[in-house]
Amino acid sequence: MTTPRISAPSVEAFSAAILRHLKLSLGKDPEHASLYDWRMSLALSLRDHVVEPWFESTRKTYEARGKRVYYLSMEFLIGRLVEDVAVNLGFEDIAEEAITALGQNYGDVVANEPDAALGNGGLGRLAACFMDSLSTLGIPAYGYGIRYEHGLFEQHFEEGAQIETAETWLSQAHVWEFERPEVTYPIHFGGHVAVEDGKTVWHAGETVMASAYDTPVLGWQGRWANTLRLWAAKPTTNFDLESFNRGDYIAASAPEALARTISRVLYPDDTTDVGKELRLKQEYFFTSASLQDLLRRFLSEGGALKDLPDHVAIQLNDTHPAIAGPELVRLLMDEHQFEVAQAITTARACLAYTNHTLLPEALERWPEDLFARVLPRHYRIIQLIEAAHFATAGETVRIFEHGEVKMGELAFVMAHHVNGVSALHSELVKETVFSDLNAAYPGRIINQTNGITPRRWLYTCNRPLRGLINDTIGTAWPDNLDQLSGLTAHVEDSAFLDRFQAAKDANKARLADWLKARDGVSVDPAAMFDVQIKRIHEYKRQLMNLLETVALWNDIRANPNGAWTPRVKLFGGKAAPGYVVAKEIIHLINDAARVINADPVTREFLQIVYPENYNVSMAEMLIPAADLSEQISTAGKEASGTGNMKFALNGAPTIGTLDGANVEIRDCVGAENFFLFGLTAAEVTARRAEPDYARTAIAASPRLSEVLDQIRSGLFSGGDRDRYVNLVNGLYDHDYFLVTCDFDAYFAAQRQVDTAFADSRTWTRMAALNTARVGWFSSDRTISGYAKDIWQAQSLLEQRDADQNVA
Ligand code: F58
Repeated sequence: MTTPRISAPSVEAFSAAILRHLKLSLGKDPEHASLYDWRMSLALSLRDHVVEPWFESTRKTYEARGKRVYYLSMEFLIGRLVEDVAVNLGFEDIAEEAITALGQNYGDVVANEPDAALGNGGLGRLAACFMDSLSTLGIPAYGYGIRYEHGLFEQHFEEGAQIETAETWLSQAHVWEFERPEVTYPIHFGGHVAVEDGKTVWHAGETVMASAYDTPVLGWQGRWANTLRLWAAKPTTNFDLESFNRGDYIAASAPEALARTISRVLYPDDTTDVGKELRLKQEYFFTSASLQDLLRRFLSEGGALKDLPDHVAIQLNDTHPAIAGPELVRLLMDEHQFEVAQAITTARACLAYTNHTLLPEALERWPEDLFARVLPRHYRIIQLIEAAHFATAGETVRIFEHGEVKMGELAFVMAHHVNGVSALHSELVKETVFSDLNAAYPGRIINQTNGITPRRWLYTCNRPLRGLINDTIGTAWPDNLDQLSGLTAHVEDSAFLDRFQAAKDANKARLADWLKARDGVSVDPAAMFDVQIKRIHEYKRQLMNLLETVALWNDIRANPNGAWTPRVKLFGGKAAPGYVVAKEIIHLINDAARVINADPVTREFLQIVYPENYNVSMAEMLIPAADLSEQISTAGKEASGTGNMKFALNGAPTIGTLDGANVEIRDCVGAENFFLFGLTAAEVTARRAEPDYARTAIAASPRLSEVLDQIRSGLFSGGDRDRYVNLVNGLYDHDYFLVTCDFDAYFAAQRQVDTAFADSRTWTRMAALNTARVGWFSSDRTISGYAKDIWQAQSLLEQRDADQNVA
């Protein structure tokens, strides 16, 4: 194991630091301190130890003059940081002992921190895992994004229906960030473009300022820390004094209110067109600020812009920052006198693009008129980019089409590499969404299968299993996850399996306590915890899970004395506020839960639990406690999934389709340790071409027909036959995601799960093999792949350690 970078303080010294912050930073004495005060004091005491490695990493980065990675992402779904920082510093025990010595409960103090929920789901969480791995690997990098005032909405259930309220994480001081009032850039919108003295000039209609806030991102054992720089929108003038003096107080504050709108809320909707203009402005806002910032940094070191690609690798996390292509061209042409061709070539050599979806509706397109109005200069530059692309590749693929600007095509054309996020997904990217571009630019599309940080997703969230792994294979695995394969040798050892099961049981008991305390819900920790947690989407097929639950309920009722394997079906996840069908699915799950959970005949065998407001912290509680991982998307639709990796790592076998990274997980854990069912991606496409495929499937399945009839009859909606009529009819008429076609296979696979779970020793062995065999899914492996295949970026850790030793 590498030695920790930071020498730990004694418990006494750390307690004294907490008390000092309580007094001097919070202005409280211990007698009057609230949980909030203790948490803030703990966070500040930890932060004191982060600053030095952060400075040192920054110094080393400047000295090396090598390549820096810039990860541009609209979303960073971070979660809590107190425990994460304590763990990475190697101070977790000291922090806990100090807080305990001060009379506080460490778990409660840590749980007092609100989640930084600056993301919707997998894409945003991936960005956070990547930041963790970039620091752990010591690759000089900056994350760039938006400092949203309101993160992802909070979800409440009213009579089972989802209600959204604003999230308010910044209503408390955010101790992890440092405001940088001196780092600001103007961001222009609108206006018009004119040619003056042979030069194209953009006369903007509106300007806001992007203002930087920096968060250090500490890697494992504090050996390196990169920066996450988030931009807040501010007005060019804070306050219109003239209006104020006239008594028009609203107009006086208007500039600030208007500017702040841009960084006010995280875009919560992954389906509809609402707020399009604001979203386009958000995208341009953070992309332009980030590019201006990295150019300023590059130029301040005396670099010549033609050499930019040797020093700068810019990764676009999906199409959201795709405006980076034309913006970099604009900066090079309009501010640094590059010719068009040279500007395009230079920009492309810096840029790479990650695709996260094959769903056509999720590939961004902007109406041309909107785009030309908001970004008139970029509109023209994209015309130049398209012309250059036509000249090289012919006119088969256009960036402008049907009155829209297609951001996927723009990102592709302006990137030197495009990557998918799992092996299957990358192949489908080549064959479907970008088949023509793949033919025009062979070799540009590559694969980088996603990964997850084992520090958060095992070491920190699953202490019981951490302890067992440490005792079994030593402590070097958190930054070398392949070492988990060393557990394989122990899966025939019954003492090891006992401890593995004991760890799972402890996590289940903890979840049960938490559900009781938070929601008043009692669950039986001896039952199988069958968990599906993710955004609610038709392609993820939470509906199929619910239909299977109802079918199982029917079977148990028909044979209450059967040898049923007790199950708790746990659901978690939010629906986009405008996504009507997803919200109906949530409502139905809650309605069915009310009826099924109240049934005395089935109660000991089946329960549905749907805790509201699923977020990163809830995932950290649910995943270690799961027995079964539900990864049941329609094959060909889930780009990768990362939850699937987290469950397997924490010893929960998967029931799943051959979709996304499930394919690679199954290859790693072994087919016998994975419950596979369902159509393959090719079969899905073929089945969809068959007439009436859904009605045929329903007619062939008495079990499914019965369930659909029950839902339609109002059995779960108090006799209200209207509530789910559209949802059920949708399955008959346009079951695009083939719930009906996969239902029977899914039901059968679940019965195999029942049988397997009933043999607890075999099950535990299967669970342990899942943990032992998924080390490859560490985001350290993923980031090493990006560094080698896309960025040509080096780790500076060895260099840093060598210098350290000399000193
Ligand atoms: C997800 N995309 C993929 N998008 O669905 C998942 O398979 C993959 O594992 C993950 O990315 C990481 O690669 C995703 O989370 C979003 O949340 C977008 C947010 C902005 C609007 C469009 C959807």
